[in-house]
Amino acid sequence: MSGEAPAQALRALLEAGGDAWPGPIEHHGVLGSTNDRLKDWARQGAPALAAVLADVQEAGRGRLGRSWTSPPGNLYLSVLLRPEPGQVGLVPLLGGVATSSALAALGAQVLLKWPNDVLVGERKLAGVLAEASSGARGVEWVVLGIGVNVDPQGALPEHATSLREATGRVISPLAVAAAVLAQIRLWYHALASGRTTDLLAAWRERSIPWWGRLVEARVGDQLIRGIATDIDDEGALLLALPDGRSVRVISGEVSRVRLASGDGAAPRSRSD
Ligand code: BT5
Repeated sequence: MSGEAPAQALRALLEAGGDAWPGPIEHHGVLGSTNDRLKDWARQGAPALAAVLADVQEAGRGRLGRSWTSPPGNLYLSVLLRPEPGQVGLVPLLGGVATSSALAALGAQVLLKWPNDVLVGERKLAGVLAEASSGARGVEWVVLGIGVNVDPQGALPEHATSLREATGRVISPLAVAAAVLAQIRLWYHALASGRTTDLLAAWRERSIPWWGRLVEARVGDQLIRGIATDIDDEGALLLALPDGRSVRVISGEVSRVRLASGDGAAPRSRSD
């Protein structure tokens, strides 16, 4: 079932903040997945910055076939982006920067964990899932899906936290949506005008300071261990191997990244 009223309320919130939203917004009470709904809409020609929200997801998805627990009380949001070729790898980082900036402004002490986790301490407050569709001319669009635990009315996985737990405040999912959308628009515009270095700088500023530390990344059935040196300008994580080589780890392929047991400086991150 879909309804006009929450979409209109969201538009009004954005307008009141000086951030009128240029795309169509669709709201649903219950959906399988906001990403799936927006992908269907994109195939039927939805414009850039079309957005889909749901109160509940029955088949919320994470990366690599994992599920995203989606009880009522949280934010489930997807936005359609049409980035330039070569910028697609930056969309997960855009989602992370936009979401973490919005949540920080709402009072949460968040850090980004490459490629897509928004953490408070070691607990996951929000996740980002970017899904691209390619045609003859390369990537045609990317659906950027964002899930934020706001004030969940149901159980979450063990290492999750919520905005309510992190800030002690009850904030409506629509207010969180408005804050996140305003940031997405800002950073999408930055990307479209070629300001990728600003986006990368914002991501580095908000990221867990892993640089110089021993990190392990699981890519398929391969475990890569190396010193985290940086992210490159396409959003890949750069690891320096013991033999001096540098490897690029690509966000779409990696199932888990964490500090390696031999790092010695701090406990491992427990989230995926
Ligand atoms: C993500 O995947 O973190 C991306 C999550 C994206 C969800 C949004 S909601 C709107 C849109 N529509 C969708 O269907 N999806 C997007 P990943 O890095 O693979 O993390 C998934 C892992 O996070 C799971 O295996 C659990 O361990 C954990 N997890 C599941 N639900 C969670 C929740 N609500 N809060 C915190 N952690 C959760």
